[in-house]
Amino acid sequence: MPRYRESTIGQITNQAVAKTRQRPKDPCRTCDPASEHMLTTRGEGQLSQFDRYLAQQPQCSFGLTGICCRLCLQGPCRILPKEPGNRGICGARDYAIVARNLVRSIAGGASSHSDHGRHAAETLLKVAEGKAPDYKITDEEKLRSVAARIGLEVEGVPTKELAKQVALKALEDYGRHTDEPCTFLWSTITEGRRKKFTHCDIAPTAIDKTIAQLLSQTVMGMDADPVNIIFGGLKTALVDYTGMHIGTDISDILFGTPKPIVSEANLGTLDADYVNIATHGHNPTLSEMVVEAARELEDEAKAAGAKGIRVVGICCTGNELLMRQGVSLAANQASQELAIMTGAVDAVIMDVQCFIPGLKALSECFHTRLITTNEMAKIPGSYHFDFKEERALEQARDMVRLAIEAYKNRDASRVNIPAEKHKVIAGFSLETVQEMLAAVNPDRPIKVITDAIEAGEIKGLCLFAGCNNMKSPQDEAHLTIAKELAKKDVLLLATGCSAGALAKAGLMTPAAVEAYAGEGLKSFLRRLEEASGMEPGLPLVWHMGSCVDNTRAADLLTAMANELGVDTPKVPFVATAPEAMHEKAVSIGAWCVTMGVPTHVGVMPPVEGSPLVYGIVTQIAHDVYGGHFILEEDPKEGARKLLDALEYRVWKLRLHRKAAEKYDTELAASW
Ligand code: MSK
Repeated sequence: MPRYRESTIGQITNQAVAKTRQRPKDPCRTCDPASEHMLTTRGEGQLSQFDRYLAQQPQCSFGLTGICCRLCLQGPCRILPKEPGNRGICGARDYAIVARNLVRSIAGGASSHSDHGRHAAETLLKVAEGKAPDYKITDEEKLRSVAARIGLEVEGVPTKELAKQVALKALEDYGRHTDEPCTFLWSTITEGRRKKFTHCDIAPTAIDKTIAQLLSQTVMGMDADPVNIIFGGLKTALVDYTGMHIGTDISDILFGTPKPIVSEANLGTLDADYVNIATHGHNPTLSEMVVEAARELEDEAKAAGAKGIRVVGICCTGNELLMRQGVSLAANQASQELAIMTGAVDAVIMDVQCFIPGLKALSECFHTRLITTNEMAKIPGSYHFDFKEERALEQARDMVRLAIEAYKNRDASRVNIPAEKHKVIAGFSLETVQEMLAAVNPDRPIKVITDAIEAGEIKGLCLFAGCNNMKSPQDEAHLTIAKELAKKDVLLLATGCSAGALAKAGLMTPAAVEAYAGEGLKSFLRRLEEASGMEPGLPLVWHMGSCVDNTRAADLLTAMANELGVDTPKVPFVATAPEAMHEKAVSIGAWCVTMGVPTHVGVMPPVEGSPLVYGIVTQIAHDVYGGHFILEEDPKEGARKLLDALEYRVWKLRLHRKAAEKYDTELAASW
């Protein structure tokens, strides 16, 4: 049996440094026609991250390759070619510096996601205790299924009591003092992963402790062993997963589990006749209230001269509202400032994560009100509401009224909304997917997918996740890889700003199936569409939600592994973050690898400065966990490598199955 070997392994190509030396000159680096329209017709002085990226070129090659250490005040230290400069002042080698920098990104990502989950759990607790009257338990079925999964007694327990128990159990995952692993991790993974994480000693017991310990492990004078540092990083990536799972589960309980829903995406969804409010960030706790308040205050908007109020979404709060409320998704990460350039956005209401300070300078060119709402996320000069769940709707109404006031000052002559928009069919929670599959096989719904893979109708699944990154033209890598894989019969799932890119370009429509899917994928989707009676048809890419909702895809992976009777590293399932940018993307990618998923990253992370760390993340990780990083900046090459990984798994699965039948044994556990 050949050892799995990714074709460019061990050959560090210095992709990151080569790219910065190319020094792009044109700020209009996008393949989204709406963004292109804004960048080419904007007024003078309206700057965005597209311009600021150019101003930063060439970027520092020490930073790009991860061999710059700023952990103590003697630094920054850089790793130079010759002794004694080839070590930091303290003697740290390239591999220690690269590994520490990398895992500290994971700690950043895990903090963000777990904080989101904590907020959801605290809100659920307040609802259960009657302290947040504007919220309710919308999905009792989900509450009961989550409660049963985490080992609570469900029968006969009143809803609010059960909600309290689920919230407390979730909060226990943040501060447990015993050796028991985190509940929301342990209850959602395969037996094989539980054994692997125990064996490798990376099973976390508490979210907060794990993140704090990783920071402690990587301060000056602590861990210099790159393998040990990376294992600490992977343990932290698993608390990222835990916090995300808590966030998704509880958001579904509070606001409803997404079901198929039709809406639209891109900047063309803004409407000059309406008060336009852009919700931005990640946490639906605020944005759900904004939607409700906007519906209530329609008459006030009309009295101000508008036809009504239009709420749109940016980034992942946009994805959350799209999935549950059918709110249009106006922009993903790279086009957030361009939404303001339309001159038609009256207010941007932000909760947490991914809104950039550059929004402020741009908003000053227009009448747009910027509103921050979280004590940890303020932008100087913006309006700030100290958002409290206890007064949620009242505060949301005040924010909407600010937008209506701003609308009165809008200069109609400066409104410049691009026409570009596409229909989107979203709402593919795991529950939706299972329901669709049950129309074909009611007893074993997931078998519909695994059978299609084993029969060669589809090649496997690919999860598209992650952000935009100014290092690559906006959305280009997302679209290129999606089209390449669809052509080769890969079933596509998407979350976060990757979902935004694919939605904006019309890939979440049945028409895209006709345009881009290979024959196998087409016949699979048509069969499913007919059996489930899905109206208005199945899209090419299944939108699974915000970046926090990547655990929905992980749950599908786990269900497929259980259906096949194998552990996750044998499942033909890959992931890609074609334009990864945020630390959250690093932490998601890291837990994908621990779950046994070959994970492509289309923007080189800062690991090229250490051949040892590069080898660990691209090769050794596969030997230990069954998943590994595929670091490839060329999107076509990235697609080819993802396809290779899928085909290898299908080949091996078939081979092992044949051997098991021939010798009447269990399926081999190895990968
Ligand atoms: S918003 S983390 S830019 S996906 Fe989730 Fe988009 Fe990445 Fe933020």
